[in-house]
Amino acid sequence: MNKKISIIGVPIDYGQSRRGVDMGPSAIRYAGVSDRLEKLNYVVNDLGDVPVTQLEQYKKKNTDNLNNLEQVIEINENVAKTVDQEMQNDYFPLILGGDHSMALGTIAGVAKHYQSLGVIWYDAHGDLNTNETSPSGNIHGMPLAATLGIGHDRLINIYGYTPKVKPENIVVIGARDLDDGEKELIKKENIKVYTMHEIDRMGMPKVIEETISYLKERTDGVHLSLDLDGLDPSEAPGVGTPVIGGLSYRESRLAMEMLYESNIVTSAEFVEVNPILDEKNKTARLAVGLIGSLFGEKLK
Ligand code: 5AB
Ligand code: MN
Ligand code: MN
Ligand code: MN
Repeated sequence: MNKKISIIGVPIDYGQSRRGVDMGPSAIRYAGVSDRLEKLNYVVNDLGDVPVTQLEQYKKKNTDNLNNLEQVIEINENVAKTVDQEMQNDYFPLILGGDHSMALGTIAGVAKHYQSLGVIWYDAHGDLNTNETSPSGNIHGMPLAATLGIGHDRLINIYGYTPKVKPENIVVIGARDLDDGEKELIKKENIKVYTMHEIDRMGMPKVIEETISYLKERTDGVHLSLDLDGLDPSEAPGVGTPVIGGLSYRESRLAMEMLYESNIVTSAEFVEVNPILDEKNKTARLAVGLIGSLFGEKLK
């Protein structure tokens, strides 16, 4: 694994409707992410946060069923540029969020660097809505569709190109709350999805083994996009859209450890941490635990 890591915070909350997720990057830093990585002998360069204007009164509910479209676009253009730059400098981008609309920018910045980028989407949700299928108009439910080139022009064209990722290069893990339009898209594009049903039947080790060999065959880099709501809210309460019946911290750590051993992950983001909804920063601490495992922390 790349021994140089750039930490990039994205304090965005325009992609959803609950306050507090903009403080996610601070919460994860407070939980000790840099120390944890430095202990593992990484060179850690914390760039601070991508600039985000927090003018709550200017939140604009709706343009074409896309809430706060202009703010989401502007911030993500910056995210893409920063991520791209860090990759050019040969740093592993570790991006902290922030609501999941930021994946529009992270993947835009990352995908340029690969012929065939793979994406692991670890989430209770598919984030495969478009403004036409979304029940909420919240852009954090749309980034994965947009990276495929599906959805509103403005969203798919962030950083000036589309599509960013091929449907067969995506693996969704942990899904248990998919909207009808997302289910249709999954069928139509034949996207690989391990719902909780498959994970319960197969067990996490098999799911991750399959994911690794599937992605190794067809990709030259893998972006991990981990939404903390993939975990069960009893363990990770600090998220804006909790869904019961989720993954445990233990199986998630195991997943990260196996990904570390496979050496396939080339960029990662940990998103949707909302310290206002949390209990004593527990969810941020879980995020840091998962980051430790992803970067090779050993239990003995
Ligand atoms: B998250 C929902 N599908 O589109 C929608 O947290 C929820 O980034 C989206 O995964 C959740 O509004 C987005 C109902
Ligand atoms: Mn989610
Ligand atoms: Mn998500
Ligand atoms: Mn959420």
